[in-house]
Amino acid sequence: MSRMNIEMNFFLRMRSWSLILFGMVFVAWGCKKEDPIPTYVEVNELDFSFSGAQGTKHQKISHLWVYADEILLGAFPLPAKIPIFCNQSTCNLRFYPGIRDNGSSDTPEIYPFLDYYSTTIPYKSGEWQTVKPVFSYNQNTRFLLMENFDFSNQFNVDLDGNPNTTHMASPDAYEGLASLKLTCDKNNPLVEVANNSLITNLPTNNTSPVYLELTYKCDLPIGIGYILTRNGREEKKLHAILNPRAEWNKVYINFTELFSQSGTTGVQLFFTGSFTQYTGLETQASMWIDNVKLLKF
Ligand SMILES: [Ca+2]
Ligand SMILES: [Ca+2]
Repeated sequence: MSRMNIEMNFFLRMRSWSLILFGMVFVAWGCKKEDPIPTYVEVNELDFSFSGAQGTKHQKISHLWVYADEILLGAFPLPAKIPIFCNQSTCNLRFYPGIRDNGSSDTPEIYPFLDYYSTTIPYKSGEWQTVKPVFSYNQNTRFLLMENFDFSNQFNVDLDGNPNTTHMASPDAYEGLASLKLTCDKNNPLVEVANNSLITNLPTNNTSPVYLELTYKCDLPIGIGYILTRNGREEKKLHAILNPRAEWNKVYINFTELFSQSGTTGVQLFFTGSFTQYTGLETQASMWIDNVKLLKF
């Protein structure tokens, strides 16, 4: 082989290797473009920033609706692990708090009275970052009724008319000094109490949200109802039933469609329990309620 042929051969081999190397770099770059690695956000805890006049900070947020740079990523149950892709070196995140309407497990909703939480994080490919959202009530939130049973009890109207079924302050409270305890028994099976004043100033546009927040535990199912005055007529209805719970639970009762209708001049709320023979139940049954708030805009 002549010297020229050897040099030409060497040159061609070098060129092939260069092309292969260039191709590998190109493919690697192409893969990186097609499969970016997310940064992972972990949300294990939430915080609430309420004023003293806004009552308990105890909330039960079950989901977070998450946006990254204005794109909805979905609803994530808590604790949440969220893969996030962003186009820039930082990501703007928004978290909307989700609740289960009327305690039902299959209807998570964004809770309209808590503002979303917004934060900006660095886009660290493949790395975990922890975010702790802090939620506050929207500044337009109004409290139609607020009762923590520590120094007073607005739920003192005995609708059942039977003095043997009781409603009284109990030191067994979720928070503070007292809760409201309702009792009934085998021989006095129905207990029913309402709040003692007509709640007025309800919205009348048919769509503005109205929610009842409360914390409870109970031997028997608790019924939550209302006595509504609309166009001069009064109607009494049971709206939601909460199953027995040995531990305190928080619930959000959605009254929007009922309390926001035009012509509604006022409403009273009531709690009710009916004694039945449940396994393990003796002759008396009790229900405890704490931290009641009725909210509107
Ligand atoms: Ca209390
Ligand atoms: Ca009674």
